[in-house]
Amino acid sequence: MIEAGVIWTSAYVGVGANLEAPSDQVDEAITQLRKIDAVRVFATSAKYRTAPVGPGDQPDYCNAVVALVTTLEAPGLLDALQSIEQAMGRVRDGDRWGPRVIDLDLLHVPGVAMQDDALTLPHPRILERAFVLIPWADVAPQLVLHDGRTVAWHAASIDNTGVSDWPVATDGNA
Ligand code: A4P
Ligand code: MG
Repeated sequence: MIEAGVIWTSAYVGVGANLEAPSDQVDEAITQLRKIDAVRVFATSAKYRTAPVGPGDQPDYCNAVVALVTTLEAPGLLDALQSIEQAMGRVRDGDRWGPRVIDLDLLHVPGVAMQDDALTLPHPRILERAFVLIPWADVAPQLVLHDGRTVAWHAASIDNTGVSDWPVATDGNA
């Protein structure tokens, strides 16, 4: 139940995985997000198969974007995302942009711009990444970003090479 007097703000989270049944990992991360008392997930994108950005010798990713409202401030929400990553067995081995069982990025919190050691908002690479913009346009096409353009505009303008629908499950495993 959403109580009167408590302030809920929207936020957008990018979900990515490319190890150990990536589509299942994305589903599990969204399930875990729904379990947080201070979070209400209100929309989830389709899942997409995306070619890896960064080191090329790694599997394709499954990517999705979640729209939510939360009573947490941005740093608290990032802590919650990192707790889910840890609980799901994410190992940070220092290999930037390397393969991972789950990655939860805080893409954007409307009205919040900040940069410190732990958190940069908006996420600095969102406008360059088809694997973020295309699923994001599923859940928030009319959202206006910091450059004054909408998510839908960016999703339609970016090179979408390497991004396709995640295959529909035929054996229960996709
Ligand atoms: N951090 C700062 N701002 C944020 C934010 N807005 N959201 C800090 C999340 N984290 C933020 O992140 C490194 C540090 O960034 C954290 O300690 C956090 O405090 P990380 O998740 O440990 O490492 P990372 O994900 O390898 O690094 P980075 O630079 O965040 O990478 P990205 O930008 O997340 O890219 N290709 C495809 N196709 N699909 C993908 O999902 N993902 C990446 C990772 C690379 N290539 C990909 C994909
Ligand atoms: Mg990350």
